Amino acid sequence: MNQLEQLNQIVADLDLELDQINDLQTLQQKKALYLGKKGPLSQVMASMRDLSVEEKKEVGKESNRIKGILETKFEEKRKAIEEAVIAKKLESEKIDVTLPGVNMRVGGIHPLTQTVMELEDLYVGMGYTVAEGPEVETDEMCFEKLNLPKGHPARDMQDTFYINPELLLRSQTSPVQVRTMGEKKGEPIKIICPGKVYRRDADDATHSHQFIQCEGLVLGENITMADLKGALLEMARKMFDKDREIRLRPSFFPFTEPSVEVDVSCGLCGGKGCPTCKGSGWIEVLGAGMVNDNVLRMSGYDPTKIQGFAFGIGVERITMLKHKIDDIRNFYTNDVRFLDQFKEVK
Ligand code: 2U9
Repeated sequence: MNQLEQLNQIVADLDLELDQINDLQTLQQKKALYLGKKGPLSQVMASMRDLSVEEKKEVGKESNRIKGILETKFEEKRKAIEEAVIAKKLESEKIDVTLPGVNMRVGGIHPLTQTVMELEDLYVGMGYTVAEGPEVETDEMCFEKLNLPKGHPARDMQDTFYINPELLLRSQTSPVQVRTMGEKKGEPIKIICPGKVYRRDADDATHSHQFIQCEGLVLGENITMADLKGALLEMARKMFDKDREIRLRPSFFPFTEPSVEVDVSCGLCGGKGCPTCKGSGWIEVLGAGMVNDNVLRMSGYDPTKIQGFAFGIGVERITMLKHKIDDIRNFYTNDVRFLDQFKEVK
């Protein structure tokens, strides 16, 4: 075979080889082989030594043309392989938009959170701000500053979980109010404090070792029990319904004096008496009172200038009354059949 024939043979060989290649790596190796120093093209060039000047010119020119052809063929093959890879990927990732969709289960807001949100809306509407604080508290904030010194018998009712003798899980959200009093340094206060609290109670239908409270504190000049009664009546009517009445009964809390237990007229019988209200016409909903002078003084307030009231709402209790739920444990066992009943979007 003379050189010109050899050059044509190189193209024919490459055509056959390229047909077999379908990945970029092999293609790259083949290109290096064909166009490299030891490749067939270089060999033809090297064999031109013995040719005449005229023939060298002709073979040289033809070699360059063939080199161009080889390069074009490699480039075209590279593009073809890349396109095939993309086409294969598209084929495997094709989405059938006609397939039925997967139904996502939509959650809802927990009934206790709904009550807290309602209370927040209601009190913020009356000019209160929402204050929060830590669940791990000091004995001082949770008890001592609330007129419950160590050894006070009323501590029994609020026994909680202790991390050490000075650190505990708060048994009420009152330490948030105490902290706010420390920050406000004698200035007026109007806050509600919703949050989790803990008690060393055995769980049953009406007790939970962890529950939610929403306490409130209003301090200012000339704040009286009439203001307390107004705030509570507003709450009863917004949380239950507009025809409710409230009734205050004397009670005792170390942090308030006087203290009251607050009943709401029964929504089922309208106050006449029925099994739900055990024939009395009234249902107990919360506790409240005028802040004890000792509590005011301990947090830097002068009781001759600034007085006020506080109240404590058990969020589980009013949610149970509102929705006629008979076991507090329902809130915490997370059975979706129970929770689904309180979804806004079913
Ligand atoms: C400060 C001063 C006074 C908060 C109060 C109650 C009455 C009360 C109970 C309701 C049901 C607890 O969740 S419950 O078991 N709470 O009856 N709480 S007065 O009094 C305060 C709080 C903070 C500085």
